[in-house]
Amino acid sequence: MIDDITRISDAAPALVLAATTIDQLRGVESDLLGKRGSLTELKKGLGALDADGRREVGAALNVARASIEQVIETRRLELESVERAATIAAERLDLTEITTSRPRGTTHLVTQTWDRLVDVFVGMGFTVAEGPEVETDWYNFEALNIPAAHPARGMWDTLYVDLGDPETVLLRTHTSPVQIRVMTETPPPIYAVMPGRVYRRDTADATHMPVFHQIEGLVIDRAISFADMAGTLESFTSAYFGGSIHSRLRPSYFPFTEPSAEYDINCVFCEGKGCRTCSQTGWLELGGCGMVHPNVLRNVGLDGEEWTGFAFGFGLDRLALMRHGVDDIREMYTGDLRFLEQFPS
Ligand code: 2NL
Repeated sequence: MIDDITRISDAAPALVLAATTIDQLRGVESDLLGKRGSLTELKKGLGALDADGRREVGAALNVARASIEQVIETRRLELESVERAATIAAERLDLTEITTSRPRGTTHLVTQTWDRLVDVFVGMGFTVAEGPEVETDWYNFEALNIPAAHPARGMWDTLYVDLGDPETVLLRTHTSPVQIRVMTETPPPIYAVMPGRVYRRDTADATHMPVFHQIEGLVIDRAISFADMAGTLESFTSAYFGGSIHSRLRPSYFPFTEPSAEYDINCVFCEGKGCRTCSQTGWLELGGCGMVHPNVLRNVGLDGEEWTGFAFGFGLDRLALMRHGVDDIREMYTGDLRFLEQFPS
């Protein structure tokens, strides 16, 4: 029996080394040490021996088992590390393979203009307010001193929404309803700008879109004068367009301001010399302004004896066109990358 044990024990290392996977090793282990393994089979013969023989052969079996276990354990560690290395190699992601970077989107020219305008006004101490795009006739017209039959209604081609009584719910034609809301909800003094999307029943052409953007400003305080308005607009002009561009005001009419004025700036292309963009006038028309009409103050519950103010409104898209020398507003809304990529940001 001792010979058998020695034979098994001597042969074991070669069998163990021949296993090249953990699974194979488990098979070898079971053949040698398992329930039906060769060493176990020998152990079953112990019963037939006398006490001395049992002690001697038993000890030899234990030594053989221990040495085989040791060999198997060493091989197991070896195979595990090989298999782990294989798994890691198989699951490896070579991140250096991505050699070209993905193009990054940019904000749209309208968004860039919106952000820049808001930055300038915030720098001048204004707050920013926004409001709903679907409005009632009251906020969009009535409160602004434009009653139903007023001829000035024709100044805005309105898109109505089929909700409630006919012609009472509409898509706002300007951002002025936000100013009405601010005046109704917050006590003066008010220094605020209202950027937003507005809607008109218009056919798209080089200078019009049925959906476009405005930014309006509102100041309500004690003893505010027309001169404060002119100074504010001039400060805005140099902050947004640069110190060489100045503004002027021309008399005009809006139902919600009195007096009212058009706001022009030096042509940003020819700086006043006269060119195609400014029709040889040297000036570009940017928007309108005026002292808030007493009827508007009354409509929002403000005492016109205590509070006065001014308001102004610009076409935001038009400002973007002027500043970047774009000659067709529709370019901004076709989504053509060749156009959009000219305004990275
Ligand atoms: C333009 C003219 C303007 C206003 C907007 C305004 C708002 C209230 C009261 C008085 Cl609540 N005025 N806004 C005033 C004058 C002109 O916009 O041509 N915008 C593109």
